[in-house]
Amino acid sequence: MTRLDDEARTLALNMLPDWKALDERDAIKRSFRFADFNAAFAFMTRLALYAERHDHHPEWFNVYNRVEITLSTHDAGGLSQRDIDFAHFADTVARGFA
Ligand code: H2B
Repeated sequence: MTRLDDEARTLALNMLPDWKALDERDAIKRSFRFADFNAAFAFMTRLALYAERHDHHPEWFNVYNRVEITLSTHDAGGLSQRDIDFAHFADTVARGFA
C-alpha cells in the first residue's frame, strides 16, 4: 500500500466532506454520534468485521454514543486508498443508523 499523492488525496477528500485532515500527521478523522451506546457499538462491530476482512484497522475512541475514528495506513506512513475506502464504508454504515 502506498500513500496517496497530493492530487489523489485532494480528490478523495473532496468526496469525504465530514472527514478532516489532521494537522499533526497524515491522517483523517471524523466523529460520529448515535442514539445510544447500543447503536454506537453496533456500528463499531460492523467496522470491526470490515477491518478484519480488509486487514486495515481504525484508531478509534468511544464514549457512550460517540465514536471518533482516525484513519491512516501505518505501513505507508500516511493516507492510502485503504483509508479512503474505510471512510466511505463508515459513512455508509452510519447513514443506516440515522
Ligand atoms: N491497519 C492500518 N490502519 N494500517 C496498517 O498499516 C495496517 C493495519 N497494517 N492493519 C496491517 C494491519 C498489518 O499490520 C498486518 C500485519 O497486515
